[in-house]
Amino acid sequence: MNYPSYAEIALPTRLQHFIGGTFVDSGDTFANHSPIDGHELSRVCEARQSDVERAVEAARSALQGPWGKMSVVERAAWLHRIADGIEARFDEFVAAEVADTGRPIQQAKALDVARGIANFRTFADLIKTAGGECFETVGADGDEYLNYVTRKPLGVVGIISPWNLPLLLFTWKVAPALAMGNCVVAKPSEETPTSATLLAEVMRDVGLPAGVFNLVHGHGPNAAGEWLTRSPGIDAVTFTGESRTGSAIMKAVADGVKNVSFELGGKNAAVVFADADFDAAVDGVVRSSFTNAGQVCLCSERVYVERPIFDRFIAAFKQKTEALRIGSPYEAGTTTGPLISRGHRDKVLSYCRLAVEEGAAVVTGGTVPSFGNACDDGAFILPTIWTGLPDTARTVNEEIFGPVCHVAPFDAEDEVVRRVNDSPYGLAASIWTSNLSRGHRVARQIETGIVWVNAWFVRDLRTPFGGAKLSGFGREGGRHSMDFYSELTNVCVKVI
Ligand code: NAD
Ligand code: 6OD
Repeated sequence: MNYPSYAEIALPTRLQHFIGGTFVDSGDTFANHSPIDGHELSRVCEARQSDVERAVEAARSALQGPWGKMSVVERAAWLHRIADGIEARFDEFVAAEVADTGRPIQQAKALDVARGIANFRTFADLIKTAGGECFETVGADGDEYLNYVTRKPLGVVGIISPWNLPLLLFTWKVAPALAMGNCVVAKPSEETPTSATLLAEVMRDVGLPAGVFNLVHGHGPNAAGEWLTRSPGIDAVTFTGESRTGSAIMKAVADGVKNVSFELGGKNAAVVFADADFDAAVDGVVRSSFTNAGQVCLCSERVYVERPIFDRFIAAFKQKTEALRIGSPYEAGTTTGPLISRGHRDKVLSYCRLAVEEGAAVVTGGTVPSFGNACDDGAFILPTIWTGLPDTARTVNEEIFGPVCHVAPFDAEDEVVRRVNDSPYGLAASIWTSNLSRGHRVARQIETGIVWVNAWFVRDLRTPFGGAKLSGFGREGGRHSMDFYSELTNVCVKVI
């Protein structure tokens, strides 16, 4: 079955800001292009600094309203209404994600839009059951005190998100920020503005109080993103994107000493021990390397395979990678779509050339496929496997963020732990072994925020999510999000 119907779902062709409960058109626009065939999908309003400031003022003024003061039961009901609103327009959200990114329809359904809904429902449920800390304290004088913690909203939160999982990552921050009673000004990536605009329509249609959720479109440096981070009216910034951008944002917020939460880049490793369930490991590494054309921050770009199974692994990995179906998401059976843009593909292709210069043997891929149809104007690249690179190669150390990975043999557990950790990044790792003691032992030594053993990208939204080193700091998820998005006050009362 083909999915032309998703290509035919009408999506907005002029994307506006949503400020103070109203859609706002500003003068300049930029084009949003399809990565599938390059055609123009929409014109997007580019926020001026005054638009960003209006959005921040709208959020500040909504802070004075009922939003942050209502009972958690009421606020949870609002979050469920938003989730219901996404669910009611499920296919439009799927169509938006597919049009903006070219990802397979099944992935947009099962991962992106499903998670957009789950992000709201999870935090709605969490706030209803979360308690606070409380301590009974005996003072030096023998008097007794009760210490308890109250949570207040942080205030106005600036949210800046990337293009690779647009709705998932946008709502991963919007939902907990609203759940904790904050008002937000959110900027999606300029590459993927559509699902955030649909979300603003949902916010309007459910009647969310004006100013609680504001959306501005535009670019990053010297544009909407930077102006948002520099606005004196925001109280915190939560950002997902490149480590370099995180560093720029940190400088921008330094003068105001604003709180930040950063989910940044990665150069993640997969480690396959000889005792692993071989087929599960090969399938797992195909997924962890090439899901979303390698454009998931958790994807593995470094694969280490224990030497006795190295040759067999390479043969099976090559065969399963070459069986992936690259192409338009509107064709049945497509497993792998394009990169986000021609510009990003140029970057990935430059790393493909560099890998060869650095001594790589190309097992498969590294080139642009030819379709003989409109997809030739898209941003496709074949999934790519290299071997033979030294650990010092730039292609083994720098985040590339495409469907590329290097596979290297290893001989000993402590050696592979050292090589995995010898990275400026520390986001995620996956370990494949049938020896769970080993899995646990290795997991404890790996310097990343997340380690999967015999799994990849399994997410429980209550767990802490984030990275070490250049991959960011702070954790979001469950109570960690609740802590980031609220101001805690300890109240100490003399009771006896
Ligand atoms: P990016 O950093 O280029 O852009 C992300 C967002 O920041 C966009 O909305 C952009 O407009 C904005 N921006 C850019 N410069 C800015 C500035 N100076 N001030 C304020 N805002 C600015 O990242 P990207 O290319 O959109 O996304 C890919 C990157 O994101 C990869 O490095 C990937 O690893 C990372 N990522 C990390 C996670 C995680 O959870 N750790 C998740 C997804 C993506
Ligand atoms: O699943 C999540 O909560 C999450 N933040 C995923 C990030 C994926 C990066 O591309």
